[in-house]
Amino acid sequence: MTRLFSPTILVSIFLTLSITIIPLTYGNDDNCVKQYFDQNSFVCVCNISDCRSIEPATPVPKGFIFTWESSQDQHRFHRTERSTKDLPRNEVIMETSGSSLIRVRLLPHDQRQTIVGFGGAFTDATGYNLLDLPANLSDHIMQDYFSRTGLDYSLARVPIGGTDFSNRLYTYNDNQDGDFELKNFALQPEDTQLKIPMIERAQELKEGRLKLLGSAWSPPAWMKTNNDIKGNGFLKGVPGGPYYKAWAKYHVKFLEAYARAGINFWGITTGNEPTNAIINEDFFFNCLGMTPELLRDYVKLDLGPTLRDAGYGTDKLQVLLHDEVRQFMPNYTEAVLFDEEAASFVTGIGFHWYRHGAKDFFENLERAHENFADKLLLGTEACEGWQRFSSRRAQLGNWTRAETYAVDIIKGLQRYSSGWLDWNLALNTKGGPSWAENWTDGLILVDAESATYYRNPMFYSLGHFSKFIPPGSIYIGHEIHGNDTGVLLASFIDPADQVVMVVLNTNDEPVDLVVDGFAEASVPIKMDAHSIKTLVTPKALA
Ligand SMILES: *[C@@H]1O[C@H](CO)[C@@H](O)[C@H](O)[C@H]1NC(C)=O
Ligand SMILES: *[C@@H]1O[C@H](CO)[C@@H](O)[C@H](O)[C@H]1NC(C)=O
Ligand SMILES: *[C@@H]1O[C@H](CO)[C@@H](O)[C@H](O)[C@H]1NC(C)=O
Ligand SMILES: *[C@@H]1O[C@H](CO)[C@@H](O)[C@H](O)[C@H]1NC(C)=O
Ligand SMILES: *[C@@H]1O[C@H](CO)[C@@H](O)[C@H](O)[C@H]1NC(C)=O
Ligand SMILES: CC(=O)N[C@H]1CO[C@H](CO)[C@@H](O)[C@@H]1O
Repeated sequence: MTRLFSPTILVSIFLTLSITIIPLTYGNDDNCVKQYFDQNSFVCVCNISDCRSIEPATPVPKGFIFTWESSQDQHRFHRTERSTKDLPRNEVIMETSGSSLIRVRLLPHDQRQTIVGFGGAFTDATGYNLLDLPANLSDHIMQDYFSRTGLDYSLARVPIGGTDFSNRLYTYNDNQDGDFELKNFALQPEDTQLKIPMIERAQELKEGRLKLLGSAWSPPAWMKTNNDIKGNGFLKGVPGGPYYKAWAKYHVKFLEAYARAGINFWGITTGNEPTNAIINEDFFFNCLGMTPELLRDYVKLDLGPTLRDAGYGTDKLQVLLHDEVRQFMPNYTEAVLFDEEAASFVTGIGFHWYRHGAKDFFENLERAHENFADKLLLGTEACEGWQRFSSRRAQLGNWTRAETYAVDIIKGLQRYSSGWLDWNLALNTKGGPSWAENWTDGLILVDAESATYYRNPMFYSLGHFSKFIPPGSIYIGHEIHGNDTGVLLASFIDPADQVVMVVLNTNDEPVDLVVDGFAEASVPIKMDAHSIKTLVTPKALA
């Protein structure tokens, strides 16, 4: 018998060793008042007399690793520190590596996409919910998202006009049949009351560094074949004609109106979910149908030139096409971007997380990157509980949803995506308001009656990325060996030259990893069942 120890004994030696090196906790109380509803985890509650701020992610001192953990059972951004001096010697880890260990090697020279940002959307529903709370409590929500004592979001989507998460169907030029010059274009009370003040506050918290992405859901009814904001309508006429031109101009009018209010945009998309009016019968909320070929010609003949001539060329304003589920990415990206002239007006590709059925279509991100490496890839919308006939829409404390979020974010980052946008920043506990009754779940749910809001597990899950991976961070590749079922990770070098790694364990059991190439020595990491960790350390000199 040549084997001295069975794998099980080796693993238990490893576990014992890793327990001995588990650092003293910093002693933060997770900044969370826990409350349990009928779900598999808890929410953190905020009310007027008790609302805990979240510790900022400070630069990590040389020779240290900071680890932040959230888990189904226990933690929300629980921070621990360890000194790299206390890491076990490599030989010890080698000797004690059992067969169930997952061994990871980061590849700091395999540098890929640069991060643009993470964030959510300033919908009308968000505005209503913020206004429904006492002012200092809604300001706490703004800080939870946009300050360093929160998730430090760097990107936000702003609907151009109404969406399904408005209280009425509207655009900026309703009942103006034939107003091709858009002389009667006007922002609405939703802009002045529900969006602009919130965006201004967010910019103040971010010291002007918040990037804004505009997306339109539907043109005014008079521009559409079905004379309706919802339903299966297309623009009247053909690309290059007066209706397509007016729709392009509508975007310029929007950018100019917001600029007059002091709000400037980083980019726009070519329109939210162009397939809604094509693949669904009598589609039930704000939408505009656009086939891949129509989109190509609209970008080439109308949107691109109109933006350029108004001073919004691609050097000033990002233009992301698609803004639709991953399934149809090849259709739209290839129709538009294989046309050289259309492609010259486009800087990137936005995609949504929704899917019907088991297939996730992530391979379409790789395909887009292979074909169009110079175009940015960005997740532009996601929410849980969105299925129309689902009874499981808004929920308080569902940890599984924190995991579906993290899985989707990591799979995108591993395939050249530069960031990820959540949908409504704040919803009520029913998941609205939504005139279309298309209620969904949200990271923050507001109960106006009791002047309370709840941070759902998804809030922390997205925060494990947004708070620690600032814009300008660079994704680095890795190799993973061993049984990595249910374990995903993504790593980065941030602009302060720190290495940042996010690890997710979706298994019912804890798992053990050893990571090389993160710090000067191999780093053992014990992942609790159903947990997510972000580890940060200054980059060791090569
Ligand atoms: C606020 O929450 C705290 C902690 O859950 C609770 O003790 C307190 O009664 C609440 N205050 C109000 C005004 O609801
Ligand atoms: C909100 O204001 C009230 C009254 O001034 C104050 O007692 C409370 O602590 C504040 N709450 C928060 C969350 O800032
Ligand atoms: C996308 O392309 C596939 C394969 O060519 C086709 O079957 C499908 O109808 C297209 N869908 C749309 C929305 O263009
Ligand atoms: C929690 O969310 C997941 C993912 O959406 C869902 O499958 C599950 O049914 C939800 N749990 C409950 C108790 O509704
Ligand atoms: C891999 O890990 C998963 C989850 O822990 C487990 O269910 C599965 O049996 C393991 N597979 C092998 C081949 O050990
Ligand atoms: C944002 C959202 O929830 N949208 C959904 C509303 O319902 C339709 C029909 O099921 C879905 O397709 C949308 O994605």
